[in-house]
Amino acid sequence: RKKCTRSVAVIGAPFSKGQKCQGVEHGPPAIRNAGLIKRLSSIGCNVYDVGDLHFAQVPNDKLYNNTVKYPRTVGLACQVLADEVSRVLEAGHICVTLGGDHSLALGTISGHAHHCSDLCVIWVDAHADINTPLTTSSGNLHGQPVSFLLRELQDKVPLIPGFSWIKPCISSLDIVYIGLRDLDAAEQFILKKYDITYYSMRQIDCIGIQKVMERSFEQLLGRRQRPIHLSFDIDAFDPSLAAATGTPVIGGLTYREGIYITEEIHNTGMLSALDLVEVNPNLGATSYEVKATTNLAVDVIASSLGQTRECTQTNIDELPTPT
Ligand code: Z70
Ligand code: MN
Ligand code: MN
Ligand code: MN
Repeated sequence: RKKCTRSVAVIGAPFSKGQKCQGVEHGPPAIRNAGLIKRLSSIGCNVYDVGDLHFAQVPNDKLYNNTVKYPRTVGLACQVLADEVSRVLEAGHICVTLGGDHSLALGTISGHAHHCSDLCVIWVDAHADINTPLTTSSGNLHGQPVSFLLRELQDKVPLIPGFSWIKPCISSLDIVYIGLRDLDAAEQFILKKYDITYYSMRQIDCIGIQKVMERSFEQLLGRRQRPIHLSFDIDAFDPSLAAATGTPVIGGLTYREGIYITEEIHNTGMLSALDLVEVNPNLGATSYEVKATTNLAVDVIASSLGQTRECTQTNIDELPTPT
């Protein structure tokens, strides 16, 4: 198993207009305060901290179709983020983005695809986030980012204000979902109709997380090695582990399943960009629950980048001999 020898850029993306809960914009400082940068350095990463991006709120950002909220504000934030992501990838870093809500993945995946068009996506989430602007019932754009990215779906996706810069950049065979357990009817329909691979919590119960990862890599990397984009929504974990998030759903990943996913992704050597989203330090019933969630976020990121559950050091080649 390789240690993290490459350099890692960390981008804070304090954005919350893709959903309704205040506080998810405080995710980046909360994850940094839980010791992210030190942890990454301690496992051998060269860390380049970009700091937090600034996102403007677009004035008069009216609903699209009486439903979709803040389309121009989300579109602009994702455009700014996409530029930053492709810039740091261009400079040779692995790109870690701290959210913020999951609408940001529209920016990170677009920016990643601009740098390398053959990427694949592993989307770890309780939700599929694949509603279109015409199927969404909440109107929240964090429940829709994948719909704008999938080529096959574009004849069902209207052009909404602020989104004209977006080019669909992945095909249905280029993405796998892990951890799903809360799908809307239209989302379920889309996953089936477009033959998108998803490992729901039920699938994980049936075959185990080891087979899930084996099959995921077989599909995504079996024919050729290619860059991996890991988009990790903290609500994939069970709410007993990650309470400080906007949409907790009972019956989620255990700590060991979540960390196994990221360890296996690290072991491919192909991780190129990672989003850690939906940590909301304003939620969670106690400060203990908030700390547990932010510590978990740090563990997910660190184990994606080489932290092991065994000793990481390899500097011993001889045992001391008694004299
Ligand atoms: C629902 C929607 C969602 C996260 C909720 C929920 C989507 N399918 N995603 N929380 N992280 O609003 O479209
Ligand atoms: Mn606030
Ligand atoms: Mn999500
Ligand atoms: Mn989610």
